[in-house]
This record gives sequence, C-alpha cells and structure tokens, in this order.
Amino acid sequence: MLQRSYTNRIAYLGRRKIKNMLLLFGSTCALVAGILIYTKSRKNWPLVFHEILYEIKYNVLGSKGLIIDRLEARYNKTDMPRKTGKIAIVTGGSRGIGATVVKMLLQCDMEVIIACRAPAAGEKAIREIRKSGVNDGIAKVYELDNADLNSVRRFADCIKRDYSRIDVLVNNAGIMFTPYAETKDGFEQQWAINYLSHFLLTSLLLPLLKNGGSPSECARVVNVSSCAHLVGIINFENINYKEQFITSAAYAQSKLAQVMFTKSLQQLFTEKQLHIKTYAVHPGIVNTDLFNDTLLSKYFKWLLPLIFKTPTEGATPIVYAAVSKSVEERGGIYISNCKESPVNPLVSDASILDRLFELSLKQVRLNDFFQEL
Ligand SMILES: NC(=O)c1ccc[n+]([C@@H]2O[C@H](COP(=O)([O-])OP(=O)(O)OC[C@H]3O[C@@H](n4cnc5c(N)ncnc54)[C@H](OP(=O)(O)O)[C@@H]3O)[C@@H](O)[C@H]2O)c1
Ligand SMILES: *[C@@H]1O[C@H](CO)[C@@H](O)[C@H](O)[C@H]1NC(C)=O
Ligand SMILES: *[C@@H]1O[C@H](CO)[C@@H](O)[C@H](O)[C@H]1NC(C)=O
Ligand SMILES: CC(=O)N[C@H]1CO[C@H](CO)[C@@H](O)[C@@H]1O
Repeated sequence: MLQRSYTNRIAYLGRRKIKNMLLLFGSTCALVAGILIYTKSRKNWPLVFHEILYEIKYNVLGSKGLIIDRLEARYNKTDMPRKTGKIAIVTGGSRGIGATVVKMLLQCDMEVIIACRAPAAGEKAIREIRKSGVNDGIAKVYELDNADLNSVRRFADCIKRDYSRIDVLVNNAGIMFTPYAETKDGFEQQWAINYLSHFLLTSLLLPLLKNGGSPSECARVVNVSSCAHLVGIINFENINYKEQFITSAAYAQSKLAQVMFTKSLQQLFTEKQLHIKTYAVHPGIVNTDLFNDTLLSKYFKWLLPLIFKTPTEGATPIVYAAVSKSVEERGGIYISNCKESPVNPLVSDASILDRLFELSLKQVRLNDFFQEL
C-alpha cells in the first residue's frame, strides 16, 4: 500500500516536471509570438491578449502532442484486412495525409473515391500510388470543393447516381491557420471546409452508408479531427470570429465541432438501428503542407521531418478507424495513435451539442439530419 502510493507520488512528480517544462517552453514561444503579434497589430489589446493566450495553449498542446506521439509510437499500428468490393470516400484525398489514406485503403483492395477540388490532382495522386507498386483496389476521382455547400450537394448527387452504397466515409479535407476569409456561403473558411461541409456531406450520404452497413459489418464515418480540438470552444456569439479573428481559435473551434457529434451520433445511429459506426481521429502532428503558413515551417523547416510524424504514420490511426477489426464494437470513440483517447469535456455538454446541431442544420439549410433516409 505504502509502496504503491510512493510510486504514484514519483509518477505524479514526473508528470508535474514534464508539465512545468512544457509550460516553460510554451511561455517562451508565446513571448516571442506575442512580440511578433504586437509589432504587427498595435491596436486591439484584448485581442492581442487572446492571441497570446492561444499561442501559449497551442505551444503546450503541440509539444505535448509531439511527446505523446513518441511515447505511444508502439501503439500506432493497424491491421489492414482485405476489404475486396467495399467502397470508401476520402475527402482531400489528393495530397497530404489523405493521399496516404487512399493508398492504404487501396492496399486493402477497396474501391476508393478521391474527393478533391482539382480532379487532375486526384488523377496524379493515383498515378503516383500505382507507380509505388500498389496494384490492388480500384481508384476513382470525383470533384468536391469543401468551401462551397453547393459543390457538396452536387458531389453527393453524383455519388448517389453512380453508387448504391458506401462502406467508409473519411472526412479528411482541411485547412489550418489561414487568414480571415469567408466562403461563398458566408462562413469563415476553416469552419466551412473542416466542419460544415462534412456535416452536410455526412447527412446527404446517410442512405448510402445505411446500405453499406450490415449487422455483421457496420459502415463507418471517420472524422479527421485534431488534438487542437482540446483547446477549442464553440463561439456561438460569433461563429465566424469576425472582427475578433484569431485564426488558431477558429481552427480549434472547427476541429471541436467535428468531434462533438461522434458520440451522440453513434447513440442516434444505434437507436435508429442503423449499422453505421462513427469515429473521430487525431492523426498526430504530421509533416505536411498544412504547416506552410506557420512560423515553425518558415524558420525551422529542416526540423519538421525530425520531430513530426510522416504522412504514413499520420494515416495509420485513420486507416485503423476505417477498417480495423479491433474497433468494430467501439463506435463513438476518439482515437489518437490507434488508442481511445480523452476528448474536450465540452463534448459531453448536451446543451452545447443541441445548440451546435440546430445551428449547423440552419447553416446548411437542412430541416433534419436524417431527412434523406
Ligand atoms: N498535419 C497535421 O499535423 C495534422 C494534425 C491534426 C489534424 N490534421 C488534419 O488532417 C487533415 C489533413 O491534413 P494534412 O496534414 O494532410 O493537410 P494538407 O497536406 O494540407 O492536405 C489538406 C487536404 O485538404 C484538401 N482541401 C483543402 N481545402 C479544400 C477545399 N476547399 N475543398 C476540398 N479539399 C480541400 C487539400 O486539397 P487541395 O490539394 O485541393 O488543396 C488537401 O488534399 C486535416 O483535416 C487536418 O486538420 C492534420
Ligand atoms: C463528423 O463531423 C461532421 C461535421 O464535420 C458531422 O456531421 C458528423 O456527424 C461527424 N461524424 C462523426 C463520426 O463524428
Ligand atoms: C507548401 O510549401 C512547399 C514549399 O515549401 C510548396 O512546394 C508547396 O506547394 C506548398 N503547399 C501549399 C499547399 O501551399
Ligand atoms: C511515431 C510513430 O508514429 N511510430 C509508428 C507508427 O506506425 C507506423 C506503422 O504504421 C510505424 O512504422 C511507426 O514507427
């Protein structure tokens, strides 16, 4: 008993030490960032304060994420069962983590639909995958611009015209830390691309997902979210963050919104006896063009391959959620490094969930999430 509490205490002190080191590192980065931000915008002090606060949070979160990716590396693996004849859609499948997910699903012998803005980029990705020696599966390309809700509707119509079922939907397309811009539909672009477009897409494809699932093998929806969701809030008063724009806060908000429904939708699917399972995934901190706009990438580009995951390592937990047998019975979970991991506590606040659900329906002009069924 005494022995145990002693080891617990040591572990506790160890954790505290790591926490303090992270805080110190975070604050130093934040100070530098703070000075940079201050010199850029000398006007709105509360805003600058919030920006610095987010900077601290992200630095702590990012360093913690990198350490966790190392510590948990041994869990970061997946089985890749043969899924001959099964059909998957991967949004943003033409480059980055998405392209690697496409490759790995093809290795499972699936039919994989790359949904991307520029079909030529999708075709190129397929040629590269084939050149790398992957000959299994069938690859297709369909046009989808996640920044345009009408494009989402057109995409869903084309898929419904050509397919009667879908087995896996991977909502992966995303942007990060982009400057303020509104989409055609009037939404801040990270909100629209990362979250809202996928909300609509998932709803429109429900009939096909329903057909894909069976009692012995459910269809799956996989949301590629991020550990950034942990520092997010849903800023209902100003979803676009207009005029008080903090791009990292807007990113965290979009990623939190993606995670929010994983659990509650799973409950609804189960209640409605739909054989669909839902998962949210943090791929890890992965070396892709997503970081192009960040200071880290501008000044320390050489460092990234050393400390970040490779796209294959980042795609691994996504493929795990998409096809692994080991999660078949565990829908509704948030996965990091192929392990169930804790989510932002806001996710269990039913009033926020309801409010977000209502708002999202209104923003995409749907009466009912299940109206297509
Ligand atoms: N890298 C990381 O460390 C990390 C960490 C946590 C979460 N994530 C998440 O992982 C996902 C993939 O990121 P990544 O690292 O692979 O980034 P990436 O290399 O920048 O790729 C982003 C993908 O999203 C697509 N996309 C962007 N805007 C789009 C739009 N309007 N319509 C359709 N597609 C669009 C891009 O297609 P185009 O070629 O047309 O631009 C590209 O295929 C994102 O959701 C991201 O938030 C990444
Ligand atoms: C994924 O996120 C979309 C919104 O981006 C949401 O509509 C959908 O319910 C989410 N699915 C899961 C599995 O969480
Ligand atoms: C990111 O930067 C690299 C060069 O550093 C460039 O080749 C690539 O096209 C950029 N990607 C995007 C999406 O801006
Ligand atoms: C850090 C890390 O992610 N490590 C492992 C993740 O999984 C792949 C296999 O899919 C391993 O090769 C990595 O070493």
